[in-house]
Amino acid sequence: MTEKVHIPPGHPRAESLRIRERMVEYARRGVVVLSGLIAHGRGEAFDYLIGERTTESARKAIRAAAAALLQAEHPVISVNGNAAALSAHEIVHLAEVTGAAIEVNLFHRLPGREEAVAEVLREAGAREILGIGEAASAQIPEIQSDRRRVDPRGILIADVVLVPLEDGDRTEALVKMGKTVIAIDLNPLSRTAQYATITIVDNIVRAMPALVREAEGLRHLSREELREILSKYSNREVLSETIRLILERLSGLAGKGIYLSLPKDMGDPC
Ligand code: PTJ
Repeated sequence: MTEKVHIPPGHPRAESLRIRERMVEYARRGVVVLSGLIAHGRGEAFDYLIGERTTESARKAIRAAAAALLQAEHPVISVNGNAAALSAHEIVHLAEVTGAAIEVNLFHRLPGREEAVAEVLREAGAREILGIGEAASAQIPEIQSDRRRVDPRGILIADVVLVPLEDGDRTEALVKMGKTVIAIDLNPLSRTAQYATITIVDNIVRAMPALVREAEGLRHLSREELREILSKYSNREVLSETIRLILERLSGLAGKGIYLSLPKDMGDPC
């Protein structure tokens, strides 16, 4: 029996705590690995730095990402444990809107894990899920980790791959293979963020619903119009803007020495 933690609805960080509890629950179910919990904590820290909101730069990346998925011949959404735990419904919805295939691709391919992740996706309405068991029969030789095993109907032939919460090696390898790689990563300095073709520096729990909405808005555009959006997008620019935003935010906060508006009776202790 596992204990459920009670989160008071009025707690100032109730949503963040609920998400954290969801990660713990999915770790118990074998969907999320323990290092996935560490990755989540790292994400939370970066989310503080960007102000826990979808920035204007992230919105530009989300628009380009939606256009890239919609104009693709073989778009694929690559799903790992963290992504399934946090965004299964949006993954299924995005696949429906863009015609993308869903493939489970894990860094830690432990026994039973692929099935556990697939189960979460099925519960969210996914019908076809690639990359399970023997279906991941192709290999990407440039990748050292278990992530090299891919489905020949999915990531292997994909021209556009969405990789939420990815590791740098695979992003680099997929880009080298000529694929357009869309990453969702709160850390703008990570190798994934730096190598990806389009980097959405945002929390997956905000980025995925925004991506679905954007794809719904753009789905009626022609391929030429979608490619026009892509041609105007610069990932370097967007990453620079994000890093500058963090810098300016921190320097503003450093000036004030305060992040939260504290209740009056909790003022400066000096
Ligand atoms: O399920 P598996 O076996 O495939 O493993 C998944 C993890 C996430 C453990 C694996 O891919 C991994 O080790 O990833 P990294 O190298 O730790 O990178 C994860 C990145 O995701 C980090 O840069 C985090 O800042 C970022 N991140 C964490 N939580 C979020 C996030 N980005 C967006 N939204 C989040 N909620």
